Amino acid sequence: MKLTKEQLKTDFKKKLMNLYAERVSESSKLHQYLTLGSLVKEYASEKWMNTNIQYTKKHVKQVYYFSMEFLIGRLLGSNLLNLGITDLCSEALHDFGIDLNEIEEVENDAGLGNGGLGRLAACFLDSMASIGIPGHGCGIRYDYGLFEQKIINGYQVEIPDNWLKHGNVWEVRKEDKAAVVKFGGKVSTVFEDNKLCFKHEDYEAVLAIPYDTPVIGYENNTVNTLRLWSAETVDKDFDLDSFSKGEYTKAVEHKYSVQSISQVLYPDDTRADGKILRLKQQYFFVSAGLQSIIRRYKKSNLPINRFDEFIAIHINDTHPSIAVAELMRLLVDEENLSWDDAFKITTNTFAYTNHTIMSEALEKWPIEMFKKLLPRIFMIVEEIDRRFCIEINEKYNDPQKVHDMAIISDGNIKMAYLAIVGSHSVNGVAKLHTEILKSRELNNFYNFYPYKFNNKTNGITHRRWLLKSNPKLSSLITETIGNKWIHDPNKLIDILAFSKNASFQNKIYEIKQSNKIDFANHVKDNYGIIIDPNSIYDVQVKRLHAYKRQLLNIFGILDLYYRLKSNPNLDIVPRTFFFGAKAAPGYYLAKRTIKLINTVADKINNDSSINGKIKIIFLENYSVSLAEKIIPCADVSEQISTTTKEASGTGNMKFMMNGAITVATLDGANVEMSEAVGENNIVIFGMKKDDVIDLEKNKTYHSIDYYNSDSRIKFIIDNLINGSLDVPTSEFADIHKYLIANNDEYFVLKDFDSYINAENKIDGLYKNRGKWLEMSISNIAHSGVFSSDNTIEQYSKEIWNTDRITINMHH
Ligand code: 26W
Repeated sequence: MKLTKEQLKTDFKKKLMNLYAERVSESSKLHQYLTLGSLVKEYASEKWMNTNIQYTKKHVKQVYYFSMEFLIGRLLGSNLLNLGITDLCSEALHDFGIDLNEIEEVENDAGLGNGGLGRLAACFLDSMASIGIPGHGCGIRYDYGLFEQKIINGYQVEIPDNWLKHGNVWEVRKEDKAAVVKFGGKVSTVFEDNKLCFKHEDYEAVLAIPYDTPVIGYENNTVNTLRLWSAETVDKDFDLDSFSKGEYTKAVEHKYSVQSISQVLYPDDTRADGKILRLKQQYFFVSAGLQSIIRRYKKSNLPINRFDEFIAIHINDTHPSIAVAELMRLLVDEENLSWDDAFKITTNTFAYTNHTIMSEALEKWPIEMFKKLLPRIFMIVEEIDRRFCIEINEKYNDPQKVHDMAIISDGNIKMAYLAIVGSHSVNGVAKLHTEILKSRELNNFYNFYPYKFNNKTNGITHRRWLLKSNPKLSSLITETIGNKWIHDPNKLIDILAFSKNASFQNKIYEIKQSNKIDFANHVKDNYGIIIDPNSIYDVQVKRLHAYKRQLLNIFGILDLYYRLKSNPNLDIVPRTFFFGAKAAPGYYLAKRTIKLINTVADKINNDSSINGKIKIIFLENYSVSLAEKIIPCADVSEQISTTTKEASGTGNMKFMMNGAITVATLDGANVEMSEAVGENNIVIFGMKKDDVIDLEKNKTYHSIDYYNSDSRIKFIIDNLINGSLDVPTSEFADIHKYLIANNDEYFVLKDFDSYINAENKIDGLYKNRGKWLEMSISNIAHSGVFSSDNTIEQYSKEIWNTDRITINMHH
């Protein structure tokens, strides 16, 4: 039955009464949100159940996306959108005097991820459901997501992200589907039933409880599942052993030690620091996830040796790669398969994606730690490694090769190598990134297993990042070319025919202005700073990292500022620079960079001599929901990483889709964006891939030469430590040292001149409104290929071998 506005109003009133015994007129926004949320979940429930029934009945191949992070953000708006009831709901609430937008703002972001990797996982879930792939997420239900960032006196302060404080309307706790995960203990071998068996004793048992969240496809009756695991003690509140001995402190401590496994997301991206709790987290969700997959599979009565025909499991970076050994354990120890049969099934089941070439990020675990925590798993890794080393030796007869490629070497277990050996597919996340993996980082493995390597360029869901976040632009596109682009984002190309059309250009301009005004109001309300909607909005929002070069951006701004000071009549379009970035709590240089941005912002925003021609806003607590606000109003997108360092980037695609012009190095997916839109519609600058590789190899870069030969650079660098930024001279001494004494690892000074030219070019282009809008429209038109629907279709065809399923209701 089709939902009507009247029905929805009746349902809403009834739900509000049942949950809170309240009438609409006396209910708070929080209760209105919680009421609407649980109603929406109810509307999805029948589709959810029905989807599961049909998947099971048809024995369709299922994909499980294993990821330590799912950065899904808010769900109310996207669920309404995908169910096709946004307008209906907005009108129904309007009748009650409630503004749907305000209700959406009540929801806490599910910030269960650090950045690109976690957000990609969320976009993939949305695309799998929307194009009809039977694909589910598997991860950890952290009690606390990525920390909330406050800026106090210019410094970052981290606050725990208590996202569950009002409960979570989207999840369903499934105690009856719990699994037991075992840590520590001893393994002995016994001879039973004519075969060698492994007996695991004295282990610590942890209960994994799944919480399921529906993943609703776009208007297609498909609802997949995101299953997140939470850790509890087997005996609920106390360790019964200690309890019965009267050792209450110990009994309670055990509870906290178990619960700590799913307590909090590690806030480090790209720095693997080998903490035992993180290894526990990884094995915890991987073991629970695999157990539940096997349990479900066995219910279908299919034989275990055909597991890989019906199940594909994706390993999102190395974090879940221990799954290779855990599936071997389950198949060999519990299902009694031979090693060879089990290994064939295992490699056919798994596929692995690499998300970074930064060497600090390569996960490795000290043997001793690993062995103690996971004794049986260690034995299995050793055996996989032993057999693999034999193969390497047979092929090369070279001990050095064996050493370089071994999974276990130099006292460590190399998780990327385990993932590669245990998978049938290894992919990078943009063409350039995959090429670098093949020719450099993973070259040995590429030579050994060339057939495993492939590229899958990242994508973003156009539903959240255009349809939902930029409703005005979406409506204009639909008015102009019809609504086919919503189901097939490649059709966005049809607006290219209007790129020179003055009336269409004008509408694009008006929409951008309207979005900019909305955001100027947001800035006024939250920061008390007045910004000019006629200025260029120039935006860099992403995690703070040396390689992403927020420093280059701030130096570019300082240079412009100094030019304005010496020539107040300099003819530039006023610019507002936005930064948003969280620094890992232990990343010193990143934190100093935040302080530098805020210091420069204070200085420039309060200098009346430049007539407000430049403003800098540091947006506190950058998150998915903030991204949805800032991206639709950006004129300029800053994608300025040191070439070769950014595996792909995905923010770059979101800005493109919303009509921003990109200032970019030819790094990651910027390369493919530039190819798609044409080099006249993007502003490229900086070193090329081979320049970077040569300088790194030959060690011929000396940042001091750039300091000495460019007076602009010298002036900026000197001013960091001479008090002219109105802070103590020691404040940025370490940034100075990093750039000069320590030789500027990411070539900020080398790319400076080229970057300044790029920024000047932006100013010139913006002055020609017609030209600018033509470029902007071209970017929107060519952005459809970067929809994650395309990416997922490629994963499905080329890696998972899964079919698209149409779900029919009432069957
Ligand atoms: C172990 C610490 C750690 C944690 C997270 C190491 C590495 C990571 C991630 C792999 C970092 C990450 O998010 N990488 C980003 O992945 C995006 C999605 O593929 C890419 O678009 C980004 O370029 C890449 O930096």
